[in-house]
Amino acid sequence: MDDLERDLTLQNEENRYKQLFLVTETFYSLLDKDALLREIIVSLEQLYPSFSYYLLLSQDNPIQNELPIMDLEYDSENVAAINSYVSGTIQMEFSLEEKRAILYAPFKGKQGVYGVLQVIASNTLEFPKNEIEFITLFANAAGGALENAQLYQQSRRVISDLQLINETSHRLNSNLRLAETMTYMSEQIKHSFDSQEVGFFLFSHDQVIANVLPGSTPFFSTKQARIYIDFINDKILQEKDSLFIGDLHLPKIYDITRFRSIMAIPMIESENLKGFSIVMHQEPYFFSFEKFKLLQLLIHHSSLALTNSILREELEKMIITDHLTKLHSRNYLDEKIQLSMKHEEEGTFIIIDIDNFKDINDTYGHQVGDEVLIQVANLIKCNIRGNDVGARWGGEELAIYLPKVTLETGVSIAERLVEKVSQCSNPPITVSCGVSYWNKDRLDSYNYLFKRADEALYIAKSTGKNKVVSQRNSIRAS
Ligand code: GH3
Ligand code: MG
Repeated sequence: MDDLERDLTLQNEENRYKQLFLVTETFYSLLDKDALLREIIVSLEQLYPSFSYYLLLSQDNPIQNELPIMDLEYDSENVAAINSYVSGTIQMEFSLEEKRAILYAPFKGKQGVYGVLQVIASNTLEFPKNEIEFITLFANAAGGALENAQLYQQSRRVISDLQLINETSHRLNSNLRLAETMTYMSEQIKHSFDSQEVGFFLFSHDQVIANVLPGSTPFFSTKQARIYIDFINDKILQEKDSLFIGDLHLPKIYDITRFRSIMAIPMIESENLKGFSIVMHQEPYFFSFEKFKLLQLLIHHSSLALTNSILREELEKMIITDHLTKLHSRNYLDEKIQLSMKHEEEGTFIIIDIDNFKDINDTYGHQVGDEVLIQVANLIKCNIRGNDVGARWGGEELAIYLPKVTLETGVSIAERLVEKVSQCSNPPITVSCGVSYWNKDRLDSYNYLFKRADEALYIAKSTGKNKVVSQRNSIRAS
């Protein structure tokens, strides 16, 4: 080698290392693993246009097929690659027959090895020494950057997991109605886990039947869902532990839509099994184990708030008296009407709404408003008999149900009340009433009875107030 040649070689070397420096810099700037892998390949194409290469990666890579990326397989054909991966050192293979040399360089980071770079040089039986050194440095740079991207993605995931749990607990503790709470949970889970179905189930007191809770996706109210629910129900009762199933095969399912990936988490409160939640997807092995752990965490964190919310609503149902007016509660009234419609011949329903009540509140304040409500409630109590039900229907709406009473009698009771209120109230107010009626001769329903009274009330309000309007004569069958 003469001086000029040596100079050229040195210059060449220098250029290569400059290139390596630039490549390394680019690698470290990429935090997205896919983009980084792409960049590694582009750089190899530039540095070694005559070699072929593969990235053999040790972790699942949802990567584009067009790139020379493969999973690192642990089989006998891959001895040199596996050796390189396990020992973290350069390995070489030569094939006399095929006249080629293969070099394996591990993608090493600080915490581990992430795969192996396979470089194939055709028409030669050895790699020049300086190439080996260069490729080693290149693979180290790529390994470090891969580790970097992986750690970054992991930390992003941890942050978003924590955010999910934090936001959910926050919402659960904000005293929403059960239906709202569950719908929120369901949406969060669908979004964070990409699941197709989400269901929540509560055991009956004897722990035999699992009832579907609100917020569950509609699928869980269908007949097909029962097979899944029963299967999971039994398993959870037996094992009292979460289920993580990648490819479920239940013998009795013939539908085309089969759910094969299933996660189910028991809801445990004070060591008692209260219910469970199910998350499903049709694709097998859809959920990762990390997602499963996250769901467990989420459900464990939410169980207390959920059971509290359920208890509160049960309690509300048990309360049969409204604390302000001392009239019956709406739940109590609902039940009484439904029972009466089942067992009796006829009945009349009256909705009572205070006229311009907003003005009373605005003029005299809320407390006087409350007193007016109590006055009307007391007039109702004086005007009905023992079997009748006077109730607080909603905020300022009151109601009366008169079992076994005809429409004519019901209307006259309502008219008497309207008159009494306008005479006795202080500050003076008036009320409007809508009256509806049912009897056994016509097909009817509780909801429709309520709707007719509400429509009548609307007419009373829009035609001057301080009056009674009864349902239109034609009762449509529901
Ligand atoms: P209308 O004659 O059409 O019924 O007019 P309105 O002002 O009575 O009706 P609107 O629905 O506009 O207002 C009802 C008001 O009743 C608004 C709400 O603040 C008040 N209200 C509801 N529940 C209560 C309660 O328990 N106490 C008091 N003081 N006010 C209530
Ligand atoms: Mg009103």
